[in-house]
Amino acid sequence: MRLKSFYAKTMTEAMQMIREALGEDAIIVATREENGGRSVRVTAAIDRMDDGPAFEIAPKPRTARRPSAGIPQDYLQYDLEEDAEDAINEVLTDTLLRHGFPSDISDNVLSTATLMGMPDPQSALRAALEQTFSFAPLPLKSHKALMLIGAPGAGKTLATAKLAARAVMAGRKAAVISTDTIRAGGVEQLEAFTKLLQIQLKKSRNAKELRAHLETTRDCDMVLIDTGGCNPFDVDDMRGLAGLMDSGAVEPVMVMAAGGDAEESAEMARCFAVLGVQRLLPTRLDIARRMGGLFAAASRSGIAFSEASNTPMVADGIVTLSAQSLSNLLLPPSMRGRPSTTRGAAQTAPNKSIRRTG
Ligand SMILES: Nc1nc2c(ncn2[C@@H]2O[C@H](COP(=O)(O)OP(=O)(O)OP(=O)(O)O)[C@@H](O)[C@H]2O)c(=O)[nH]1
Ligand SMILES: [Mg+2]
Repeated sequence: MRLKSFYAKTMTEAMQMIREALGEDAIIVATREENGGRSVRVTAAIDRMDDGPAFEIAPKPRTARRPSAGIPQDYLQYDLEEDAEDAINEVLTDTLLRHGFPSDISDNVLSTATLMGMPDPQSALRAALEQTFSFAPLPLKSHKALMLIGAPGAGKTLATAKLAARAVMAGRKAAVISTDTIRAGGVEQLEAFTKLLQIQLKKSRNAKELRAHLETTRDCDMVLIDTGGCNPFDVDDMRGLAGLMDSGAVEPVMVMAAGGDAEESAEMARCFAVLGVQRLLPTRLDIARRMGGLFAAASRSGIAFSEASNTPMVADGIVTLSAQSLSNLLLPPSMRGRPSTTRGAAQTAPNKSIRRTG
């Protein structure tokens, strides 16, 4: 995708310039009023495989001027590829678009990135994510049990096993409890992992049993509770989960698979936030190509990013999320300066750009 921005006095003029310069296939990706509403800036995109890099950072001599009063209309076009700051903006616009960020969140990240005044897209994105999102890594030792909650199939059980493995490898005393006792195979799946870690798996069929188990695991550095899949839009499901959370000192951690629809993920996160969730643990970073859902979930609910899972292998552990790792995920260093050739795929390389910690 190649991005180009145009300044004009009116939207109609801008659209005409875009049609003339890029043709009928151009797509409008952003519009903004400039000069206190006296002109507009319209950014348009077009798929081009053979037209050099999508952006250039090094400033080049200008061939056209910015709009000012009294100049003929053919001077109004201003190619922002000649301006380093705007070139960064366009790379980031392209990146966030490809990841399916909702426009309000994307605008927020972009304007923050512009304010940060960084020299390249990668560091501008990192700085903007740092300012726009919260980060709260999970502790290795906590007096509260971590209860992993989320929609069916979100990756709760695997994440529980990974967190238990991380705690054990760090020399911590860990306990694992499963409340997923109704679904066939729910406990057995986790037991296969806990046996390898030589941790006894406790099973709780209800809040009373969970309370009893929490009492007996008080001496542990880390207590992890795996729960069954919960439909956040179902009142009974949410009531059941709230009841379990009331069993003792428990922190709920929302597990969410990457790649979901942005609005859907955001709505889910808002429902879980009502239960007091403060941390998000994304999963399946390795098999998702669009991260807009995760960012929408975090942004709209105010929930902080914690760790994430990016492999189905327990032993490969879990990664700690930060503005740097998320910026690498959205805009891998290997993609810097490369034109995007397909609008559909957010990136073509596997998501291995974030650091492993366990
Ligand atoms: N590739 C990949 N697969 C994952 C990841 N996390 C989970 N999975 C897979 O996704 C599937 C569901 O994971 P589970 O941990 O069983 O999900 P769950 O939330 O416990 O599911 P329910 O208990 O049925 O609600 C399994 O096949 C996991 O191996 C990940 O980060 N990457
Ligand atoms: Mg499970």
